[in-house]
This record gives sequence, structure tokens and C-alpha cells, in this order.
Amino acid sequence: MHWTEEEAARYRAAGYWAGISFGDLLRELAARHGDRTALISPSERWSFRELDVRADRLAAGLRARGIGPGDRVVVQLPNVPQFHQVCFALYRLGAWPVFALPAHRTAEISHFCSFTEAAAYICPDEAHREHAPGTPSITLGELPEAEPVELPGRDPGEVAFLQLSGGSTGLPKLIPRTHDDYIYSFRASAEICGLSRDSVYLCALPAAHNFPMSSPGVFGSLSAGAASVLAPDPSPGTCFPLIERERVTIAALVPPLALLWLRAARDSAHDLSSLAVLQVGGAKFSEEAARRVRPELGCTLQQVFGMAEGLVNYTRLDDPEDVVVATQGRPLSPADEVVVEPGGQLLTRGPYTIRGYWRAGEHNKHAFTEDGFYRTGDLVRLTPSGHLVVEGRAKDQINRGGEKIVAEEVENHLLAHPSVHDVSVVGLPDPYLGERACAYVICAGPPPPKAELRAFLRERGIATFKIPDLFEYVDAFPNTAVGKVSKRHLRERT
Ligand code: OOB
Repeated sequence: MHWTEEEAARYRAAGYWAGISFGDLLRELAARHGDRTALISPSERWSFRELDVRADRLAAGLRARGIGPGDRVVVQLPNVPQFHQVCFALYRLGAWPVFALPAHRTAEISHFCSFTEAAAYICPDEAHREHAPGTPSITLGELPEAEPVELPGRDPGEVAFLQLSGGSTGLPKLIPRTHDDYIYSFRASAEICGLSRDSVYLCALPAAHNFPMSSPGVFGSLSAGAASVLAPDPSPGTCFPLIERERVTIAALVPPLALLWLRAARDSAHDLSSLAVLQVGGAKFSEEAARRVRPELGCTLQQVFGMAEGLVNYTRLDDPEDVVVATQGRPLSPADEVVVEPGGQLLTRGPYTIRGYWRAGEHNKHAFTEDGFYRTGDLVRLTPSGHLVVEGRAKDQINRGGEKIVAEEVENHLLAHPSVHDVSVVGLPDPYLGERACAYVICAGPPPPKAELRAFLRERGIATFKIPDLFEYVDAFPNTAVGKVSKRHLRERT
């Protein structure tokens, strides 16, 4: 599941793995940038020193609650400075945050808690407690701060947290990221994005997602001594005033939000002139929309094609416009190995790409090659300049505007409905979201009202974005030559 000794030695010798843990990194940043602002929310401003001290105090409080090295803690918080306090407190304790998204509900949260045997669930408020029956929960209002205690340092080679995979089969897989590999990825990202102490990063997407966390995200910004503005939601109505007030220089969005911002910027009275870079990633950004960014928002577009498993590609800030609008960038690191299989699937291996999901031995046999390459499930083309163009997907996943839906997971929920005999969930093209989900259903008996299936899924407690946008009743599914359901043919029928 890990890099070989020889590779680890090579990554260290090359300086990719710097041998520093998250806890020590924050200590260094607090010493260097002390009173400068690290985190900004609409109502709070924390300096680097304050973040450092409050992480220590929370680590002490959590330790008194019995949380220690190797414990898993499911973290589901909105974009608030306390999210980062919790991260660093757990990193210092050697406990592993398991990063759930705000949209997750009982089905997902209870799975993460039981699968990881979580010691605690840190959640926004009382109402969330029901998502984790049987796991001790701590709300944002109850974060236990105490007098700081001396804690042993952490080995930078060890796992720091578990990130969620978009996944392709069954329930979401967990991605073990180490201090060394993750810190490398966001420091290198900060450099590619030209971050300095004078930069101001806007975190508009959920802070727990890998893109706004580390590409370069809030962690990359902290590492550069830059401030991050944590937006409670990504709407122009919330973000434009924040950009104006805090003189934001760089922001990250998924494609549907970028379209929304482009439209809103047209007749906005807010001063967005500080914005120098707009990053767009998480799903394919159409060339047509990409061409509008510079003229309409007055800033440089940066396409970001990344994955929580590791590999992140960026168009560079000085790439020619044609490369910026028509490709999804090139790898962050000179040590990233990318291979495009004859069928177009992208395989990758490198200093910050995992070698295996956590506790998923069987799945790992297919998800990784014998020599450690991760099978991304993305179909790409490599341009002569070494840039990647994402052309499709080989995995059974729907990318709904950056939110990943594993078809099998939703199919399993629907199969539990007594009127459903068989079901197949596929993605259909959508001008705004890129793709939306459609469930083709073969009924056992008279078809139920479609609203009943939606209500059924809601009651099963799955995240709302996973509930199919469309339901279609059919008598049979088209088959492939070997008799499997042909999702390609299903997609083509509407
Ligand atoms: C990011 O991470 P995940 O783990 O939510 O999703 C990864 C998958 C990729 O395998 C690919 O299928 C898709 O999302 N994807 C893109 C894309 N960026 C991600 N597909 C087309 N064009 C793009 N620009 O989504 C993520 C992680 C770090 C940085 C940025 C995105």
C-alpha cells in the first residue's frame, strides 16, 4: 500500500519530501508570519499565531477526551477557521481526520464512522448528531480547548489523514495521505500559482475537498504566508463582496460556478479588479466558457485537473491562451509519471499519488497496476507540449458539476425499493452541470410515482446531489455483446 523504500529514498533525496510534519510546519509559519492574517471569515480574522495556539489548545482538549495517535475522527464542518484548527489539532495528536463533505448525510457519515471505527465525529451542530449513531459527536460549539500540553512530534512519513475518493464502485474509498506527500503537493502548487505573502486566496468550495484544500488551496496559501478567505457559500452574492472587501487575488471554482460567476460579473457593481487568477477544475471546463474568463472577469484562467488520490495538473500562468483554454494542464511535479494506455486511460505514479486505498485490498488489485500506477479511470489525450486533455471516463462515475456520483452506490439504494426490479444509473450531457444523473428503472409490477423514488432516496439519507435528476421507466436494458448492461447505449437513448 506504500511507496517502496527505494522510491521513498529517491523522493527524499530529490527534496520532494521535506521531512516536516503538519504540526511543525504550522509552528514554523507562526514564527515567520506571526501577526499576519491567516484565516478570514465574514466575522473572524485569525493570525498565524492564533491558529497555532488554538490548534495546541484544541489538541490538549481532544487528548483529554481520549483522542490519540492513530485514532480516526470524522470531520464534517463548514468553511470556518475552526475547520483548520481541528485539522492541525488532530495532525499534532497524530489522530487522522476523515474528511466528509458538508453535503453528506446519514448514509455516508455512518458508513465513514463504522468503516474507520471512528473515535469521534466533529460536526457543525446538534442536528448533525443523528448522522453518526454510536459515535461520540462533538459540535463546533463544544470544541474542547485546554491548556496546551507537550506532545511527541509526528513522523512525516506516516499517514496524516484520510481523504475521500470520488470512487467508481460501491461506497466511497478512503485515501491515506502522508505529511510528506501532501505537504509537497501544496507547497509545489503554491509555487506554480505564484502565491506570496501578498496573495489572498478565496476558499469558496467546501474546505474539505482536495481542490480548495491543497491545489494550492488554504494549505498552500498558509505555506506561502498568504491569507485565506473562507466563504460560507460559493454564490456571487456572497463571494463578490468578499473579493472586494479583502482584495482577493485568487479563487477556485468548479465549472458550473464559473459560469454563474461569469454571468453575475456582467452586471455586478462590486470591484473584482484584485482577482488575478481564477482556477477552474473538478470537472471538464468547456473551451467555449474558458475563452470568456479573461475578457469577462479580467483575470487569468488556470485549469486544474486533479484527484484526491494525488496527481494534480495545472495550466501554467504563462502558458499561451490556446493551451490555457483547450487543455487541463500538465503535472505539478517533474517526478509525476503519466502513461496513457492504448484505450486512452490515464495511469499515474509519483511522489504524492497513493499506492493503495485504505483497507481495500481486493479493490486495490484492480485500481493499481502491479508496478504501482494508479488507474485514474479518466480518458485523456497527451498534446505534443505535454499537456493533458480530458476526453472522457472509463469509470462508472457521474461527474455532476464536480460532484462525483458512483452509479453503483445509487443503484444499490434504489434496488432496496420494493417496486424496483433492476436499475442502471448513467450520466447524461447537461449544458450547465456537464452531466446530470438519470436512473433507468425496470419495475417489479406497476411503476410508482417518480416522486416516491426521490423521497425514498432522501429517507435512505444519501447526499442530495446523488439523487438522480431524472427517472425513466423501461422494460429492459440494452446489453453488450457479453450480456452486461450497456451504459453507453442507455446514455444514447435520450
Ligand atoms: C478533484 O478531485 P476528486 O477526487 O473529487 O475527483 C477526481 C476526478 C478526476 O479523476 C476526473 O475524473 C475529474 O475528477 N476531474 C476532471 C477535472 N478535474 C477533476 N475532469 C475534467 N477536467 C478537470 N479539470 O476533482 C480535484 C482534486 C484536486 C484538484 C482539482 C480537482
